[in-house]
Amino acid sequence: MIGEKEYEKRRKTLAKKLKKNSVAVLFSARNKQRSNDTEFPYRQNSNFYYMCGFKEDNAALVIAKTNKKTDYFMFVQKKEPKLELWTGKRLGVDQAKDIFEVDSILSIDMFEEKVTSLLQGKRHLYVDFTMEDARVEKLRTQAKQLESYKNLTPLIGRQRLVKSEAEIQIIKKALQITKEAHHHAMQFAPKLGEERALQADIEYIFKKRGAYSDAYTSIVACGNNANTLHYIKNDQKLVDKKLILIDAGCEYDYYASDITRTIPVNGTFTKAQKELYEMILDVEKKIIKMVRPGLLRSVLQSQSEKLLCEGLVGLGILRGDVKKLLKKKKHKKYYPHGIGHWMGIDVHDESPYKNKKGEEIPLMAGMVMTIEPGIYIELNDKTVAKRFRGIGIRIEDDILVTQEGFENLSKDIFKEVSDIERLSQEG
Ligand SMILES: [Mn+2]
Repeated sequence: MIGEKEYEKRRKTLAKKLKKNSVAVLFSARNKQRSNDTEFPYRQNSNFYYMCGFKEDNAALVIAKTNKKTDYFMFVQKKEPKLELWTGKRLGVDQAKDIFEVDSILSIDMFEEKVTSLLQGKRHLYVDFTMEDARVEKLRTQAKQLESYKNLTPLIGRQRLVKSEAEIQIIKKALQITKEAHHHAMQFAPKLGEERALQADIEYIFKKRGAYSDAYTSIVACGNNANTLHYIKNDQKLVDKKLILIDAGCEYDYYASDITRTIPVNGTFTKAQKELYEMILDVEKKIIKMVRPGLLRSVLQSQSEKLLCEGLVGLGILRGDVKKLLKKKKHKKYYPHGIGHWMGIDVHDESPYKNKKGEEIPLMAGMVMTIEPGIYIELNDKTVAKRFRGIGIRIEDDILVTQEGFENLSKDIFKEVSDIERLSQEG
């Protein structure tokens, strides 16, 4: 649970970064049409949520800063019982006053009038550029009379880089649920028969245990399907003696978890699968151990490339001198992606990797990132021994950077071959 005091602090931190004589506007997300008159489930805009924790649509947060002071405004929907009958209860202006520590709370109907008056005599307008929206377009037109029209996204993104204790607790809760789902998959995959049935079981546990949903579309990829990195069709049969790559994590109270495990359909790794799996697992553990404040993410990237390249040579999948292979980027064919990304309210948290000068931002205590090395060998890759073809493996954990080094937030989710095989036999 994140308290109003913390949200208030976040708004104040943001306000300090704004130029004097400016107005900053953040909107709630819009409902999105699915088709005809049905909508996708509503999810609040991440930056708006980060700044106030409000989950309703048709709302806005405004910060107005002069030379002397800063004022905070929340705009929410009025109570309208006739409409609420259809779309659900609204907090309303009066009740919002009991919750939000801002200077004034107004009906969203007042938004345009109020912002127009706040912009009088101001020089800068900040808006979240990631929102493509008629409301943003309108503000952009209004900003033409001002000195500058600026993007709020990077300012909030930098704030979101370092998580508070309360945020870390929520991520841990999300991971407890995700652990249960992955362990269930390990136990029952052989009985389920199809990728989609396994996906349904995983997401059933997410929801049953109180998660809002998946944090991203689950990948349940059997055999060669795992070699399509963003395989989300999940419509094939589970085939005996193949592996299943499961990249699935729940979103709990607006925070993501992001976990990949690769498990055998029938509960036992073949010799080739095990050789490749243990090589990648060993690299994953080594990279996690490197995590500490001050380290650059690019160092984790280059070290993961070096270790995986050595591992591929060790297994005869690549041949030649490791240094030369790395230089020619031969390993990229099998390890084409990054070692990991920031994670938080978004699974790929919208925070910068570089500072304003274009320099890489070093790891800091409180950051949460994934570590996810993987190797993908296409079924038709004739340059590789047959026994390795059609195997795609990724192992992914969620890591908190701490003062001392790191805490693997997902360390309780099984990844040792012996644990996975044992759990499967219990199914
Ligand atoms: Mn990931």
